[in-house]
Amino acid sequence: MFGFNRAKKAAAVGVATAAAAATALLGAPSAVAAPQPIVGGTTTTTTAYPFMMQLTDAWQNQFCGGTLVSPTKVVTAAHCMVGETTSSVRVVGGRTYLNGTNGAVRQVSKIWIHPGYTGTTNGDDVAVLTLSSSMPYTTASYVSSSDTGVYATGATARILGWGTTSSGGSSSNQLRTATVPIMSDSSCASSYGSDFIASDMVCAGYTSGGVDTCQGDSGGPLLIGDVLAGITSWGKGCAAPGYPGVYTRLTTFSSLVTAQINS
Ligand code: 4AZ
Repeated sequence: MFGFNRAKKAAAVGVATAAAAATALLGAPSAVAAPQPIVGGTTTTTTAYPFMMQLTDAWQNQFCGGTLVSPTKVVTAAHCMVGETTSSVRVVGGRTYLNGTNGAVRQVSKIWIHPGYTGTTNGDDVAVLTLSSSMPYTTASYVSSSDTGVYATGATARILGWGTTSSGGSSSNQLRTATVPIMSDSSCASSYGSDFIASDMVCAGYTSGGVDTCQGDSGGPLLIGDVLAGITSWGKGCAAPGYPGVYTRLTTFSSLVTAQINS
């Protein structure tokens, strides 16, 4: 079975260290892919995407992304919240750079994790955080349960995050973004077999790879037409040919998310 990437950024550090150690032992590889955004994309700002939140530890070290959908509610991945408590997490808005100190930092008063969540490849990878006080940023709208047509094969989706710019690489200090096409469920099932659960997941990326989310991008948005339609969830490696990124299919969870937002 593959080694699926579904760790939060903190967990991915060991991988990077092991890779660095291997490189040191073996000598520099003769050809290394140029480091790229997210993987393959461009720098952007939280001014352009004000709903883009950093999920951090108490020392404001970013480990996942999240999307502000109401002044006090953030949608993220369930797998980002494993082992976290309301006192261990912070949400940081309006901060384009990981090493910045600007923006707004909020504590979390409630963490709702989908009750069915057991692991990324079993689906239900969605969580909603309630903030202790409002964020002063524009929110994103999100799909309703009837919007299933947004996932048409080939539709352009936007991904965002501070994650690593290559598998096992370093995080990007500046927020990055890229666009990727929605992939058909049958193509995704060809890649991932029974780990791809079409009711709960949607894939995006190029057959040839090259553009993808990566470690640390988890929990962040997949936008289709400026509407939150997916949550960065998992994949085999990052940007590898034949292995697209897998996102939570938010239409499936829209009613549950709305119930949390109204609670
Ligand atoms: C992660 O570990 C992660 N290429 C996120 C997305 C993908 C792989 C890993 C998809 O946060």
